[in-house]
Amino acid sequence: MSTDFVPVAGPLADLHLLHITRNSTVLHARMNRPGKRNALSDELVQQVHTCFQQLPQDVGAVVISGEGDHFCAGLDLSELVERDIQGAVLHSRMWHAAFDAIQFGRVPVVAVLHGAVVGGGMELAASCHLRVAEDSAYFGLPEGQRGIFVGGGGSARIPRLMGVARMTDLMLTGRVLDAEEGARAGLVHYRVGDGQGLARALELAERVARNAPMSNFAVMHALPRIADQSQSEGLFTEALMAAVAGSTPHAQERLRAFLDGRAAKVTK
Ligand code: 1HE
Repeated sequence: MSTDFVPVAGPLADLHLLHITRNSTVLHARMNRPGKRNALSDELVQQVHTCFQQLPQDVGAVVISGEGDHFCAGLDLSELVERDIQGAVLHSRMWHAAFDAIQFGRVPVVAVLHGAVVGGGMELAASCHLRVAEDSAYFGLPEGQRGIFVGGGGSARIPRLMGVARMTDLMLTGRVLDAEEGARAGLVHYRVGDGQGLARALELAERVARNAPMSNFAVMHALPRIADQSQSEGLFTEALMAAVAGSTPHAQERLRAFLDGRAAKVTK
């Protein structure tokens, strides 16, 4: 594991519910409410939002993880006070803004999943671009049993990973998937043993951060939108995005490097 991570300086250092460190290219944000199993209080959601809005310009990828035995226990249920309809809509929209800042931010985000990844914690994980799960990870959507509904973007994002049918099962029955089942369902990209998730995520983040910024932008911003478009519209969007990405100096240099024998080949 990289050992050159140091506490971040500047405004992000004031976010006390996140422990944020960085090296030259990767920022690591660790949710820091282990006593509450990293339950997402309004303040924690807002700090996640601020973190992703104010990422240092020289950061090329982010890793997000949870302190303690669990990634995240979801919505802080102690804050689920009586809200009127408008307040409830705005509360959900606050979560949407925070998690949109992850999914449609500037750089790719890798989540390290262990222990409970439930409710809003699963919604948070679904907004990240890559998910690494340790053996201990398990996935559930207890909203169905708590008398509520997902409100952190889960109904838009999670079916795109595991399908509407599987999400319906989790919500109606309270079914919990272990790490292996989560991986088979499409929730997990990389499965690792307990205690190995952070190292793998940092390694992936370092690799991702070396990509040309416009390629990463295209994958994060164009790919999911194209998947939502009709084939005809998608192909048109793809052509525009490909032309933009291919015309950047980064692309030109990388293509030249391959043709000159200076770039790595694709190996298995
Ligand atoms: C919490 C929360 C929480 C723990 N809100 N305080 N999420 C859930 O329905 C999951 C609820 N949590 C659990 O099922 C369990 O806590 C866990 C399986 C995650 C962990 O169990 P365990 O045995 O390690 O911890 P614990 O003893 O249950 O909890 C430790 C403390 O954290 C305890 O507080 P304490 O003051 O008694 O020490 C718990 O009350 C507290 N805690 N989880 C508040 N979630 C935008 S919509 C999203 C909708 C949702 O996310 S719904 C799903 C909510």
